[in-house]
Amino acid sequence: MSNRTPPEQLTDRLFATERNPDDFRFDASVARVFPDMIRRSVPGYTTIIPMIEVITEQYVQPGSHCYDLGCSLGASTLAMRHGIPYPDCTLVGVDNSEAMIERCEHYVALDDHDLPVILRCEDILSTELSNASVTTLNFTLQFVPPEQRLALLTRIGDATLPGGVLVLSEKIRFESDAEQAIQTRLHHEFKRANGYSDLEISQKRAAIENVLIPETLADHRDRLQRAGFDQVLVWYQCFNFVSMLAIKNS
Ligand code: GEK
Repeated sequence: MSNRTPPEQLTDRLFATERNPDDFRFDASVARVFPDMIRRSVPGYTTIIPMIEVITEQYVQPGSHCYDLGCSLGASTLAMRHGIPYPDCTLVGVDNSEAMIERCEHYVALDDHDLPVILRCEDILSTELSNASVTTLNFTLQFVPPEQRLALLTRIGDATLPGGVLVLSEKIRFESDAEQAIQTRLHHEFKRANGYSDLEISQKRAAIENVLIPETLADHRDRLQRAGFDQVLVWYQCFNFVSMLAIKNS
């Protein structure tokens, strides 16, 4: 397992000065600083990415398709690529942000593995899915409107082969208000420790409020089971960020 941190490391200062509270969008300004933004904002991101390679290696099946849905700059796509030992597998990264896909192409070209990567600038709600052994939604489902999440997961469940998996990483919320308050404070402390100011934290929070809708772990488990996955386990948690493994047995 090698460290494939993208070479370009521009610092995220998008919310450093006072600005109008527009909703957050995955445009060119975000794509430019994305590696720095996600590493300093999502506790555990730098652990989850290499573990996606380990999980892929365990569950990928020869001749199958692997999907990274909401691939951004391809960090999890490349982790999957390095976990796939079969040359007859097809690896697909999907994102509906043109700015992300454009930069993702660049990072894929710099990577030293030779399994082809197909990048689609498409909505994950309608992108074609079939014959899947490993699919990842690494902090993407949280941006899909809640009423459309079951349909998406059902399409993934239907496309998944027996023995196949979905890796689902999400920011979650907690049933208990007391726990919600503690975990949110710890997350904000994590961001502060990574150099974000109080202004940046509060402005980002306001911008993302209507766009990133977290749900409870119970909501996720229940919906994954309704979508056709037999087992759901949490393999990683840091504060209010978790990664689940959903397994389809048959
Ligand atoms: C990583 N997985 O580095 N269709 C396609 N793409 C979408 C959709 C949609 N409906 N909604 C959101 N996206 C990556 C990180 S970031 C997470 C994923 C974050 C895309 C959106 O354009 C963005 O690139 C990505 O999902 C979410 O492992 O920023 O916290």
